[in-house]
Amino acid sequence: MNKIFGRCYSLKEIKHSYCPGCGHGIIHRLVAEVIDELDIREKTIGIAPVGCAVFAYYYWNFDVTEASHGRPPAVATGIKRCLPDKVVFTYQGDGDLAAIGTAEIIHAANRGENITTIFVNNATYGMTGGQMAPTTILGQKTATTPFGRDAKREGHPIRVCELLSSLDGACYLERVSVSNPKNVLKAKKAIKKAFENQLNNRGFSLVEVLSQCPTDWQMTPVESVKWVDEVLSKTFPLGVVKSQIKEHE
Ligand SMILES: Cc1ncc(C[n+]2csc(CCOP(=O)(O)OP(=O)(O)O)c2C)c(N)n1
Ligand code: SF4
Repeated sequence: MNKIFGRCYSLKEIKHSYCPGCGHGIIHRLVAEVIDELDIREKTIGIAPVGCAVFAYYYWNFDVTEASHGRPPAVATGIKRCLPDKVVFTYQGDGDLAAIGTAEIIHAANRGENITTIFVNNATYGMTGGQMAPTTILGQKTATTPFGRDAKREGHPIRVCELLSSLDGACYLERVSVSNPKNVLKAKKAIKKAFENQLNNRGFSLVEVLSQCPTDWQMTPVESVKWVDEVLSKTFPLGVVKSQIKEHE
């Protein structure tokens, strides 16, 4: 009998702390599958963020270190420059990357660091109780915007891929989601491309993944995936935002 599905070697056999329906578990799995398929487990170093994914180093079965709030791109820069043969990636939420670590991600992208970033956009600060994030959409109710985000009071949502696309050092920027099986497959393809870019020394790649946070959105898991498709992706359109990879490469 052919085995068509099994456990990923790059994931440990332990329970995750994520809530039911959370996107983080799916995205961890996609990263692990890509690392298995590219056969780079022995030379990969991940950088975990603050936020719900803070324990990513418990879940992945390869070297992972932890950086303080928003600093994964700076830590990744140091590791990659010292150990250029390693495959180095950061895994960051929107509070970590687009609020606390805005400067780090902009300058790492601008320098064209040959690293990969997996940016998990769930439009809220998940771990600390669902406060507004830079990616919270207009009108969205959160713990700190109980009447909905108002542009005049709290500013507009930040589109990270579009923001970084003006930087010459950014090679590949794509936004995907994990809201249904078709989108999960597309997300995996994008994550694989982002790792391949690093293996081919193409510079900075970031994949933004729209991810459901049913707990802080106060939705059921089913409602939360619908909300990603029907509402969140209107503010954050899916697709390649920038690609400097030539077709023949
Ligand atoms: C400088 C600083 N700001 C804020 C916090 C609190 N804090 C820790 S995790 C976190 C939320 C991170 O949210 P996000 O990156 O969106 O990840 P998620 O939990 O949604 O996966 C915050 C605000 C902190 N510890 N230090
Ligand atoms: S709070 Fe949200 S992001 Fe955090 S584990 Fe729960 S569903 Fe996932």
